[in-house]
Amino acid sequence: PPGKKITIVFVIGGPGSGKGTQCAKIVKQFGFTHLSAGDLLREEAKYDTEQGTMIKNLMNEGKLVSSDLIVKLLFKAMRESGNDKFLVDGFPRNEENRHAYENIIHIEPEFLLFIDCSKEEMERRILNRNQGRDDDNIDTIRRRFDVFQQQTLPVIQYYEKRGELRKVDGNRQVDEVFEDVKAIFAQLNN
Ligand code: UP5
Ligand code: MG
Repeated sequence: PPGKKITIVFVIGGPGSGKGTQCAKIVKQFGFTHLSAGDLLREEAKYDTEQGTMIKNLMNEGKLVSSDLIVKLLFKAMRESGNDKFLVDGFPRNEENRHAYENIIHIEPEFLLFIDCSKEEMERRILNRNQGRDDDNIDTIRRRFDVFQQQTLPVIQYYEKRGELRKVDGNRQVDEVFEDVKAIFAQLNN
């Protein structure tokens, strides 16, 4: 309905920084709907179509899919959820993603939550994860790191300049990280 406030928080961090893990805890505590850009793409990649194959290939190389496609998937998931509070996990990954989101969705995020974690720790976590993800091999992990540093860091700087960055130290244990995350989300409604 018109006038109804929609709350959106972007959650970003390098590969294996703990975005999905922290989002699951935010959902439980604060009633958000978790939209993982990577999970939405992995669902699409299952289709044996030209688009499915294209997504699979890009993800296996650690590259980014087109902004229009990922924004379309996010928009669809938002409409279907029935909720008015969303965590957008793993997006926007570059400036083009951010522009596409702004042009199509028109809802300003409250802030960008950045889970800051060292490369060594992220690599260790991903190699231990064992969830059968095709992109969890050392070659693709390195490419994902490079994309993060070259394309995603500028997005983080953009929100920092606007005073809309919330950064947590992701190198600690899950519950320690969540203590800081909780304090950030607790401020949302005041
Ligand atoms: N773990 C988590 N937190 C821990 C902690 N504090 N201490 C110890 N262990 C911790 O965590 C990773 C592992 O570490 C897990 O085993 C967890 O138990 C443990 P997880 O929460 O899964 O980390 P996350 O940051 O979600 O890692 P993920 O691998 O999902 O991040 P990526 O950013 O690499 O993956 P994503 O799924 O977002 O994207 C995959 C690909 O999709 C991209 O490479 C790209 O090709 C494509 N993509 C796009 O093209 N466009 C988009 O907009 C989004 C994705
Ligand atoms: Mg994830």
